[in-house]
Amino acid sequence: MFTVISTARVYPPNEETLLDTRTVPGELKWAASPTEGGWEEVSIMDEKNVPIRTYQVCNVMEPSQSNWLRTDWIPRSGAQRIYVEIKFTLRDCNSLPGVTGTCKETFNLYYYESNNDREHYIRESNFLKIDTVAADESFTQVDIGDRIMKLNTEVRDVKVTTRKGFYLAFQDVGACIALVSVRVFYKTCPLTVRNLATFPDTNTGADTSSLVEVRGSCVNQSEEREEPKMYCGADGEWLVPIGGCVCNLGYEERSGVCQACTVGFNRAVSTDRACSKCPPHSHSEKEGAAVCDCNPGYYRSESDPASMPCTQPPSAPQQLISEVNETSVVLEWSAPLRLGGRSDISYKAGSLLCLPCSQDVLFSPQQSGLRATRVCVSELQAHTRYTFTILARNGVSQGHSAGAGQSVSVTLTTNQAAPSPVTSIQAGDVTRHGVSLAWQQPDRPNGVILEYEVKYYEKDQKESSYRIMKTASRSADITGLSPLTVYLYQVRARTAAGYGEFSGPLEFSTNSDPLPLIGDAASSTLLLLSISGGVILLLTSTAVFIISRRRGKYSQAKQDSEEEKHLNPGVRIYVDPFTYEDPDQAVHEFAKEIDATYIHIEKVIGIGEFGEVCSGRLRLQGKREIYVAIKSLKAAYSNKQRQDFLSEASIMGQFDHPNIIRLEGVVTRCKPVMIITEYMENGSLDAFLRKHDGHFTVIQLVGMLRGIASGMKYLSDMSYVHRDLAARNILVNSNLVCKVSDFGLSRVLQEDPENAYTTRVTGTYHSPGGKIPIRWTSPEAIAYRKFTPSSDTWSYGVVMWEVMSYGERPYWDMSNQDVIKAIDEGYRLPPPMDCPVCLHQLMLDCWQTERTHRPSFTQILNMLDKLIRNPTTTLRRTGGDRPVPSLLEPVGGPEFVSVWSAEDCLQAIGMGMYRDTLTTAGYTSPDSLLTLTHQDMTSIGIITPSHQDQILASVQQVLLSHMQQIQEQMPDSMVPV
Ligand code: ACK
Repeated sequence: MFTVISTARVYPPNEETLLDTRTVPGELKWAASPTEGGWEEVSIMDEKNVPIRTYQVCNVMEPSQSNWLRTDWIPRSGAQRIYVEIKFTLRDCNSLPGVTGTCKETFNLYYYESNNDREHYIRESNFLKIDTVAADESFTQVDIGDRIMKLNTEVRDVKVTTRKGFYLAFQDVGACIALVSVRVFYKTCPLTVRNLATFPDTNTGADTSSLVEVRGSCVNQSEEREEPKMYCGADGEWLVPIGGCVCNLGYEERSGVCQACTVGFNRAVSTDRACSKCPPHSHSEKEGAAVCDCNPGYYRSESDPASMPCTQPPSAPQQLISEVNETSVVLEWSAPLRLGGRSDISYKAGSLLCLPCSQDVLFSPQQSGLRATRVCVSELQAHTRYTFTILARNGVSQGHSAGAGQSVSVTLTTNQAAPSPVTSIQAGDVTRHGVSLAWQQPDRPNGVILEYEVKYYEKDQKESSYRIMKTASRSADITGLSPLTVYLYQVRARTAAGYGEFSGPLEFSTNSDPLPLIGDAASSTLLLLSISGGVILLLTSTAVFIISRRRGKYSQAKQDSEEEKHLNPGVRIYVDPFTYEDPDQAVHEFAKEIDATYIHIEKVIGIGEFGEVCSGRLRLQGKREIYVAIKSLKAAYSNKQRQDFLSEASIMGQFDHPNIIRLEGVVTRCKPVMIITEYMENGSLDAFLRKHDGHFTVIQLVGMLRGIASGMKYLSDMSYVHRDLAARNILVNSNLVCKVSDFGLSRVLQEDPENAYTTRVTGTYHSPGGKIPIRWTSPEAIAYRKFTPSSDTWSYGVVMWEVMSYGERPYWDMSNQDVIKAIDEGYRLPPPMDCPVCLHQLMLDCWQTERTHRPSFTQILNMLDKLIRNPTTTLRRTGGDRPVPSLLEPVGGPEFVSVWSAEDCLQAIGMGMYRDTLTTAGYTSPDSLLTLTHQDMTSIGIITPSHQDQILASVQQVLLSHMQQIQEQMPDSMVPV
């Protein structure tokens, strides 16, 4: 018997024992070979008196020992490497006498892998050697019997991976050994929790260096943050933990496990380690709350973190104000009183009750999600009532809106705005020099349309030079066009808010006809050609009648000019060039820029306000050369002078009338700056009359006055007030047509030989700005610069007096002060010599102190027309000293029509074949032929275009030459004196 010291059975936690001889109850009964004389099983008692089994052998005296001892089958239980711990005692050969050569101090350890747990016999050669085991230096002392022995402990390990189990074998080769215990075990990495992941008990790998990768699983109420992994090392240690788990929301980590948050707490964010108290205005009623619920009346938006306090929608915006700018509105407001505990306030601009709100309405910067307390709404309909609503919203408004409580409204009406483009233009009557256009109101007038502007230009010239005509009606008669030329026409409308866009161009060609269209100037020519009464006057009045039929102008004798403005198509409204920010823009809007190389200056004809006035020739590309007057701007000019100088062109360029001086264009792009107008061969009217004192008939003089009145009516219809109407500002051409000129706004004349203008007058007539032509100016214009069409009427009365007196200076050599005084006292100029009473009466009417009592130019024109039509009765009585001229005696008169019939006329022009056609259609008199139009002829069956043109052109020509023949046949008494 021997006692084993320290045999307590406490295994390290990472070792799983497969066999421990000490714990095996009863005998081991391992297979020994040889069965006799080799290994022997010997039971002994350990220190706790527990029996243990040992195997002993001690054949030290005999040579060639090979004693085998084989264990029973040991299941490997998944182990891949097993450890064999052998505790043994070994006799020192030296301590044994007479054993030299045969005594050994080692034994061999073998193993054999097998699935068979009951192998009877295993060939020794089938065992694989694990190691030769020798006694170690380290040992414990053991009492064996009466001897104290050293107890060696040796551990060997081997890979066992091929079978379900194995056998171990001990080979004694001649030693004296006692196997006190054999323990077979394998190593595991024991179950562990690391980073909230559980790693199971894991067998180590097959090799000493192998690491077994193990995936952990998250502990209860946790989830993977990153795949939890560890490696099980060969010695049963866990190595290199990677990843791990985090507690589910509502739970927090305590002592390596996830535990629920208590009531009133939550854990809503996985990055938070611990549970935290519910944020303001929220609560949790159960343990394990991830999110605290909002208290009633409080909300959380989808994007609100659960850690944020619960909040409320905002109250309504405050102090909404609107500023309307045409069709745009700027809405501004203040932030709501209560923001609901949030900072993400935004506003939505809506158009509640806004029936006309179309999709075209633009909100800037946007309609909803407005951060600033301002929005601009544009593209609204003009002159329309809108109600706008501003709604305050924040992150919790959705679905929790308190409705009207969060919005504020304003109702407003938009202003007038520029109209939308005119879309439909149609051409009506087309003649050689003109076309009548008509169009519809724009789809969106955006207010009251004040006027239309017709822009037209020759197609070939594109827009490089165009002309503008303005009209208050939806039609316009364009005149002064070149025959057989293709023009493009565009129309745009204007409201108080400005111009709309031009329409697309309408293309139309004028007709061909060798004769110019008879206009007012032509009618004046006719007047001047007609030296005596009835016959010619009838023709003249016929011509006037034709004009009124064709143009629709001057037809309503007693109409007020204001009325006419709306009734008469083609009436344009004057635009003050000084309303343009850039005066050059105005010039180029109304005046054509002429290349200076097209102008040939011939001689200086006078000195104007800004420099020399020359005559010369102008040849525009593709046009006939014409005579022109050239006003130039003197070399050293100020900017202001240039503007003033060119303002005349800007004004003149807006007019298109036979009795208004026609602007050909301007030269502004090189020096000298020039204004080019038509050339008026006879210069200014006052000088012309003085030069031809007494040379004209009353009818001729009235014809001149009629032309001036016609021009003035045109100007007043356009709302243009001339302010300086005087015979010196009327120009006369070779046909004795009078045309109104001098549209310069500046009246500063340096050297006025006749002292027509004054800046300072005494008493109440002091004029604060500019010089006033006192003798021609109405009292109210002198006194307080009240310039109106009626003040022009006053001046016209003075011009009448100048004309009838052949250029006499009004009020002769009276001083300006005396003139003012005399007028104030009711004195008026007497009738000039030979002036018919009715004309002087007309002058007196023009000089009515009360300006509203003065006749309009329409009335003046009608009156003059009446005088011309009935000269015998109206112009007979004179107020002057001269006897009534015999030329006023009637000659022939009504017989004119009968002596020369429509038939004669048609024969004369070679169109006799249409006699019956025309007579049947009611064209029986020559004057009725004058009213024919292309359309008329087409409608009655004269469809050949060349015949239509022939009739239109030649009827007038033939009638004119017939009239001249009559004139030549007149007695001497009918010739002007
Ligand atoms: O009386 P007049 O010959 O006619 O002298 C003046 C001078 O220039 C200074 O104004 C004459 N004048 C002005 N414009 C024209 C024109 N378009 N045609 C002919 N002469 C003109 C004016």
